[in-house]
Amino acid sequence: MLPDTPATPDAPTWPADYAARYRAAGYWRGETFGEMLRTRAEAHPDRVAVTDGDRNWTYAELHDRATRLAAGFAARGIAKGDRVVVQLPNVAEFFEVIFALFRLGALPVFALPAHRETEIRYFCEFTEAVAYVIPDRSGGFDHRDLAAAIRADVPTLREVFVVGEPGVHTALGDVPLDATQCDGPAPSDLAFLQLSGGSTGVPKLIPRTHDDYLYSLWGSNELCHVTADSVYLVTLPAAHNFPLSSPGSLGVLYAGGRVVMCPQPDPATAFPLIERERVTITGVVPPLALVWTESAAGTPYDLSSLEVLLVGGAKFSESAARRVGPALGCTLQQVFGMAEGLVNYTRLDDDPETIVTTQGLPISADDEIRIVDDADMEVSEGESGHLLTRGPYTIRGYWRAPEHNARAFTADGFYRTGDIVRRTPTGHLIVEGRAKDQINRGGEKIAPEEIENIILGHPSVHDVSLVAVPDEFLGERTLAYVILRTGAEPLKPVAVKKFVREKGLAAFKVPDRVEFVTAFPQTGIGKISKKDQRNIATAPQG
Ligand code: OOB
Repeated sequence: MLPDTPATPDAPTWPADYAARYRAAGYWRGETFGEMLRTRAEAHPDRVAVTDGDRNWTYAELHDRATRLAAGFAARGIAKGDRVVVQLPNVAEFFEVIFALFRLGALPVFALPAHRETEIRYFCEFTEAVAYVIPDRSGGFDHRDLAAAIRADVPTLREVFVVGEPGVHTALGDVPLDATQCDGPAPSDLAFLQLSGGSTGVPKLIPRTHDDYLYSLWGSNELCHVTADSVYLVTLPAAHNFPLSSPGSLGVLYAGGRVVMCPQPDPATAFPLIERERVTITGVVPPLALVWTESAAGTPYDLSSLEVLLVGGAKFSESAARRVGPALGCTLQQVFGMAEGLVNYTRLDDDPETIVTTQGLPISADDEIRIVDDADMEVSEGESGHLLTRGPYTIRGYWRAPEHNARAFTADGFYRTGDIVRRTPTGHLIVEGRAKDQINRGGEKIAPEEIENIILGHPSVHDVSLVAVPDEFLGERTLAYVILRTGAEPLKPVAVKKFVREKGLAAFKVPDRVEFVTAFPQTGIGKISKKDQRNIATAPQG
């Protein structure tokens, strides 16, 4: 019998019988990301893999760069299993870095460009990262000072590599060396740690293996009709699971297609790139889909190459979904996915009503779906309930989080997604809502507890509750209800926002609104009723 997926002390993995089944079914092909890039570079060395502005890296060049960077990283002591926090904007070096790390079996920890000191410090400390990769500046922010401060405090963090001007750190361009042989990872080893949107005080880390993630790529490619002729525009931040793998940049590289980096997602940046590069497919969150749909009418740019627009990350309203095809002249594909695994797509040949009214079907016939009530009992067909899932690319547990895992997974390994869904007779899922305490701000996920803990640190604040209020554009925005300490100086909402911002957090987590109250509505058992707070926030005034 084949050896079982090795149990790592850091994260639960698939039991041996499931691993054997997924291999036997052909989902897990025994391939690694390193081999994937090598075989593609051998098969079609001169095809362009990545376009970034005027730079066009062929598959041979990307492979060569990643190999040389891997050798340089190895010479600096980065080894298999080590964690490296990668925080890069949409630049070609993103792929050079992650394929170098994949090659070594070191694990990229995928930070987002918006993350700031609080998040980055936590990622570096919690993962005991040995290195951190940043741009010099991005979006008007200089990442080098932040990196220096974190490096001074986190003892494991030995190196900071900079794309661009390094300042006190090491220029990424100085790292590559002539390649030496190294033992790469096994297909069942971890490939990287992805971030969870989270519903707790600190983000959870999602351990994905080469085997399972590669399956999600080629499985997605089949459903999104990705081939060597596909040109994928990386519109959203490259490290997010959606533009990375649904089918995303990695799916398109798997197929031998071309990936085009888009520095900003607005139509003024994206539309000329679609025309110039003859982009065939891209993925956006609902608010961007709205902006693109509206801008398409008067655009001077030729968008006719665009065949598929994937929309996901948050619920896409039916009325907005109906406008996509006519406005952009492409097929809408809804995607309901999660970094923990399960990804659902509407099929390109689904009837138009299904495409605009549902969030699709799972990738795999072996994605097990259960829709249950509060007592974990299966609801009747067509009823809505909690979505639980288990399958060949859904994790069995978060990284170094045994207590949280006991709550987030059932005893038999189903992931509790926290989403409320119902299933149509064709098996398509419709997302009806959410049971987890998470706010989905246009696809960007916010764990209220994380922000509440920060606001509680303000000396004038007695208590705080962060809730979602509906928003026409973003779907949801945040509202912080604050109770001040008796006798505390009165505060202005802007002071609370400033306090959060100065803690060094991703800007999208700063509360959109702050309201001062003297008490919170309670549930029957004396907990804060966020449901009542949301209702109060949306009730007509007066
Ligand atoms: C994607 O991944 P995450 O990990 O940022 O967020 C996952 C959560 C889901 O559990 C669900 O609550 C929400 O985001 N979500 C949707 C949705 N797509 C994701 N809610 C309603 N409708 C949708 N279409 O967001 C993600 C990962 C891969 C592909 C696409 C999205």
